[in-house]
Amino acid sequence: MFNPESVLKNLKTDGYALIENFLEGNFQPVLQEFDRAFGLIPDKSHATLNDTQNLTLQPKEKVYNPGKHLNVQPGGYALFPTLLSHFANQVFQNIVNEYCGPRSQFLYQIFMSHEYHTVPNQKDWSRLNWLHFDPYPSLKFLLYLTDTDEGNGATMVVPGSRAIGKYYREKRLDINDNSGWQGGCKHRLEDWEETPQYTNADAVPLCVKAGTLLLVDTDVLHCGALLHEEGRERKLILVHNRPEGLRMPDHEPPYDPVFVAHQYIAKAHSILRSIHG
Ligand SMILES: O=C(O)CCC(=O)C(=O)O
Repeated sequence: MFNPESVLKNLKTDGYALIENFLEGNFQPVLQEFDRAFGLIPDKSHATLNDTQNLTLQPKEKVYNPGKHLNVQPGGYALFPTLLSHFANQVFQNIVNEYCGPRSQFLYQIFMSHEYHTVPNQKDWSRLNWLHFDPYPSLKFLLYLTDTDEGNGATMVVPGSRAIGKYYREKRLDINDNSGWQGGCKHRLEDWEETPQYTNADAVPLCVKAGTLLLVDTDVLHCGALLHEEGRERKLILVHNRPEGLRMPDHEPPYDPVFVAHQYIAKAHSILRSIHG
């Protein structure tokens, strides 16, 4: 059993926290629940398991090039009893309430993905292959069913980027503007800046063992599912929790672009002074 207090402390400080061997003896039953669902999904599709437990496929244009992607609505949770038994409890309810605030939308929806294709052309990348903040604030639980490293699409994060992600989401993003990547909203810093402060090149991979759980505030800039090696695969479950009214509390001082600009100017002055004496 992990220590919820220290997980919460890491979450509040860094915006993410890892729990190893989270499933303990239940790894195989959870994997079976996952594989059973994915056996029904065609290659390169997005599917939804809706509240009446029907599996529907999104239109063919909505391709998922790295593999298969599934959205499970709460009515479909009954098909994943072992998985849910690990999250639908007071310990996780408390973590979510402590981080997202009271009356949060606990276990709001679940996504799952199975990646096994490399996607060498950037133009074919899916939205989550790009470094991004999520359009809706969320505390996500990412449960890895395979060991991950950079070769098979590890989740990547930019440590220390939560405040800047929150700034762009709250102050710049228009959720109804669908002129971003693949007809979605503009969720990347490069959608807003010619020379963004962070891009994919700044992210570090979280290399974890199968059965590890990552809790992450989705304002932390992140990306994943980009396989670099043929013949590899990755299986991942993502449980979403949202704050009430989509208002995530601040856990650190907000990013202030004017303050940052002043810091750059002060630094430039000091360099000039050191050159010119
Ligand atoms: O697949 C991953 O590793 C990251 C998922 C992600 O970026 C997202 O759900 O927004």
